[in-house]
Amino acid sequence: MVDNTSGGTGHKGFSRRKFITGTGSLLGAAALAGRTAPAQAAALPAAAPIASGEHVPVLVIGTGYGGSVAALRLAQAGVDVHMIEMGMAWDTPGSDGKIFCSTLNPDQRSYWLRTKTKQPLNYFLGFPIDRDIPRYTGILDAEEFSGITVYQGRGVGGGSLVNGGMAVTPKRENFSFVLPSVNPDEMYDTYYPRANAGLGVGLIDSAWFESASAYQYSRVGRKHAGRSGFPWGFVPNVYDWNYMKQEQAGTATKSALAGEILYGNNYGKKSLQKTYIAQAKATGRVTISPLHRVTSVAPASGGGYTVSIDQLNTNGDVTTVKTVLADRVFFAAGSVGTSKLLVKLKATGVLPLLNDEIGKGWGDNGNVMCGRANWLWDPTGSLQSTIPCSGIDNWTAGGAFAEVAPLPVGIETFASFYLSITKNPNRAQFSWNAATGKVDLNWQTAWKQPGIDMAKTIFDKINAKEGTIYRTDLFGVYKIWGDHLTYHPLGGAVLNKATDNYGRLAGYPGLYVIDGSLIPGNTSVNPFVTITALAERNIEKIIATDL
Ligand code: FAE
Repeated sequence: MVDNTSGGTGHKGFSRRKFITGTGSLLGAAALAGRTAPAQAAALPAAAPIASGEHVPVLVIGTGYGGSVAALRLAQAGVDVHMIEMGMAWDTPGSDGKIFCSTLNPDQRSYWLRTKTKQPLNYFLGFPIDRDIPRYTGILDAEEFSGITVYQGRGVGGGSLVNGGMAVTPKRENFSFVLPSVNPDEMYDTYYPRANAGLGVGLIDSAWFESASAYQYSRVGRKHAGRSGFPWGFVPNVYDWNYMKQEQAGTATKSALAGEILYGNNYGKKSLQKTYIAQAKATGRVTISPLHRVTSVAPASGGGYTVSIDQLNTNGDVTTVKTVLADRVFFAAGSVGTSKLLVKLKATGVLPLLNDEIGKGWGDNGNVMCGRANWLWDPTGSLQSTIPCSGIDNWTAGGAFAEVAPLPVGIETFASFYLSITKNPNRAQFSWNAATGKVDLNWQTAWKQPGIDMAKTIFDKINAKEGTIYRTDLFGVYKIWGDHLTYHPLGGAVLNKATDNYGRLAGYPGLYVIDGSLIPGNTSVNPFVTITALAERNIEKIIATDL
């Protein structure tokens, strides 16, 4: 059984320097690989972008999980769909022959309209590692609110372009906490299996895992979890595991083993571009307009909705303003994107009948990060796959589920790194700020403390058992916890509150929400399988009853 007693600080008088000796001298050489000239991502092909004045049966805002499920299923039901995506298409190689740049060498393709990177892990050995980049419509948005930075994917495929691919179905016993208004039987019998199949979810070959040098960090994670009595297990992923084996064997171009993840993955990861979106396009009924951003959705006098859209260039400038008519509109702009649009449209009187739940119930999925410094005889490997494959489950006893995450800096760090998902109960609210003309989020950094305390139920104990300490050099100068960010924004248009129990927006027939904003702040594990499964459930009902 899991012992939930906290094991104290675990410092035991050991010098911090002992744990990191050997990495410092290599710092400049490898971990912070030198800046090279940014690759020029080629201009986008004109993929039949939507024209001003066009009339479409269904318009989907956003091309992440919710939007892709909606588009595919509607198209299969014979409905023509136009998807509007503010980010780029990500289908054209840059001058280096690759579509995406690597984590170790971010160039203009890395960040959404920034002149300096904003890396989630922004220090190494206590030194800041962010670097200047040309401003460009890059793939990862680090969107800053007053108390939290929310990381999101930008481009056709949404978060699937940048995420770790961890495809986790919550334990059934936790489901009533995740989505209290949804019948678990239909989810676990029908929609979770459908989502897993559609996403191409698979498990690592456990025999191969034992010998793969790129997963030494996971095996060290297993050893430490086991010695402290915590359940450790494999976690499914959408990465092509056969391709991963070839990368490790040196018979295929390295991708996960070449530091590709946060700014896109060039080969093995099955992002939505390769799964739902590919299928949707193959129906011939789905069109996508990249570099188009929806700014307004208003009831049209003759029925349907007038949708205002800004076309962007790769500097982020608006080049054309378009207006189209849509019979139905699906908000699939992600938790932040959908919430921002709906809060603005309600507050500015464009959609005044939206109810008072709009903007509420937002959570960070309890995300906190930390590193542990291991002994020199316990290396985690200089070659680390960017694709995590395992986790430590202390949800029931301590409220934390921790991914054993890579630190793929290309050198031995003697560090174990973790992204914890915790049962942090704090929820924030989006609101319209008329003075700035922007939507604010009232999350406070101090609200991460319950999540930190939950993560400590795992790592204080492991540190005590192993005689190790937390790394203090990864998020600032002597700072242990990565408590400034989330990868997993959820909520803001919560199911059965801001919408009915299938995502129909109150007050406006033909307007739907179908993304992570429906989920009230926490999924107990990584969220995209639940977002996909819920979208599968809701679109089936909507097609059956509304169309
Ligand atoms: P999302 O995928 O964010 O798609 C929304 C789309 O709408 C985006 O493409 C936007 O660019 C677009 N958009 C927004 N506003 C507009 C607008 N006004 N007009 C037009 N387009 C717009 O939404 N989850 C996991 O389950 N496993 C993981 O391993 C994992 N790792 C992650 C790692 C990172 C670095 C990040 C950032 C996220 C990670 N996630 C992971 C979270 C996951 O990607 C996220 O929950 C889903 O992508 C959310 O899906 P949605 O459909 O809600």
